[in-house]
Amino acid sequence: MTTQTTTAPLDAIIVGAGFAGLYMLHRLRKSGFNARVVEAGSGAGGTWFWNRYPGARVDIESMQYSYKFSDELAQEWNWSERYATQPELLTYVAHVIERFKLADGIQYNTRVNSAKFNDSTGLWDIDTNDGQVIQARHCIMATGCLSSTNEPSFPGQSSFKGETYHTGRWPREGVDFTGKTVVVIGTGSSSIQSIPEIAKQAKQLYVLQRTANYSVPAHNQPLDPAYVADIKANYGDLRARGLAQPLAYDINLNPKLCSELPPEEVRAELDRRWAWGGLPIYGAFADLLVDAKTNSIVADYMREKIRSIVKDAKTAELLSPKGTFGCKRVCVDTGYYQTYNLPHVELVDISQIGIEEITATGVSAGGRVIDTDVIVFATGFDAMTGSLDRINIRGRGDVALKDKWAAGPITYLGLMSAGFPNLFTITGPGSPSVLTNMIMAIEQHVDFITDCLEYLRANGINHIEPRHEVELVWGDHVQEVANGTLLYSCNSWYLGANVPGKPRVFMPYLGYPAYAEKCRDVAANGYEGFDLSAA
Ligand code: NA7
Repeated sequence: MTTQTTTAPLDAIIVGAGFAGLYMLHRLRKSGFNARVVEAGSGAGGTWFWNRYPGARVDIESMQYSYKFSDELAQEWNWSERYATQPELLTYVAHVIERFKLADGIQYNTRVNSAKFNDSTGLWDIDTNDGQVIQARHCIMATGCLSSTNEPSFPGQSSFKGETYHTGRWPREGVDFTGKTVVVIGTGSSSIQSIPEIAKQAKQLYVLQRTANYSVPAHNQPLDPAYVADIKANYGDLRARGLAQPLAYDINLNPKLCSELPPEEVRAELDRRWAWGGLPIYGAFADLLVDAKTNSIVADYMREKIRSIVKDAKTAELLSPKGTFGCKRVCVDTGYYQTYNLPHVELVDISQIGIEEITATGVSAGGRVIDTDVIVFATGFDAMTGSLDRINIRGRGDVALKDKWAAGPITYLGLMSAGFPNLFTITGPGSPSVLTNMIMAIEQHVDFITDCLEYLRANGINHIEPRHEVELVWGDHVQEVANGTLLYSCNSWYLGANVPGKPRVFMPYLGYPAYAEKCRDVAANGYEGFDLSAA
């Protein structure tokens, strides 16, 4: 394929048209920068574009999981349900594109193969699948934290004659399971959301579970207009409450320690949270993620709930997680546990004997041979670094980011990495990202980057990059914060433990408010910790 270099270099190229890329484009254009988004998909929405599996919906309440940067947008938009479905999220994305006139700045069906810093021009050369080389002063990765699928390969997999799907790459036209036998591999959030829906169609459904996960009911429902009006009248208050909490999500954080409370109050608090539903369960007690005893009280409560829902005692026992509550991201479901009471749904324990083989007609796993028409891989993502690793990113001296990060990602604030001038990662590893209401973390990063680019322009600075010693200290701090909690005690994707061979490093930063304050200080002190140069 012939390559074609764009004539005038852009001020910024933005890779990805999800929530991050769209807001980044909007901010940069408003500030007079010449920016463009390139997107591999044929449409916008990022993770919501690809995760079209049945039952896909956001697990943070939509009144909070939506942009806050424009009050007009927030006031005019009406979510129909407490937790928006994937299609409604895409409708919202389309509305945002139209409202802020972003369409002409987005180039779809364009996958970035490589992004290379050119030492002689000081620009980034972005190589795409259609043979273009786009030059830009700044390269902004808005590639998402959960967009590179984890697709383990099992012996014999290619011999399977039936249909296979990955929840994170679901076909646009949907899948009809009617009358079919279906095997679902995995019991994370994607599986927990899709299983009740797949069960409605499938003739027989087998769920292959390696590790049980905690799940809290969503209690999803249509949004009451009075409730919405009440929030909209004081939207700023809700946003401010959210931003003051560790997850940048108002979960009504209880400041009390579990150990301070009498048992009946502990129980009442958990009952209230279970009845409310969703992730606010994390806010039940201030010490939930730091005190093992508190954590085991909550875990016991969850197991009791599972037993009360699932009729078959053996299945209930298998569905009961053994590990730390909240160590892996807690799931939010609609009728997940109830689905196992259906006669055509069976949980298969593969914790001892895993998936030995996939044959032409089915799966050998857990000591069983299961014939099936369809296999659904709900095996998750190569989180946080996967989407960056897929691009050949090279900094000064042709050093590959992947090589620099071989023992784990090294960043300053999850925003930049030394040796890669003018390369920004929105919600990159080392920032709160996946441990927040993502849209709040995205907005905070986009605002930081825009302010930074304005500062560079105003001061005649062409390049910015963090100092290596500063990013090492930050990396240690990220680990130290996580180490002070129970989040290190399981094999979560936060630690990269779900992908064989990935270094065990805690990637997100826990604690949005302290992080945002740190970023404010860094900017206020002339981008302290960064080298700025006119060269
Ligand atoms: P997750 O949460 O990473 O779940 C993936 C599931 O797939 C999990 O149950 C895994 O078991 C299972 N898995 C992965 N590899 C294998 C192999 N090789 N054999 C058997 N089972 C396997 O991904 P999701 O897509 O559900 O959710 C990701 C996030 O999206 C979620 O946290 C929300 O933030 C939204 P394991 O637990 O590793 O034993």
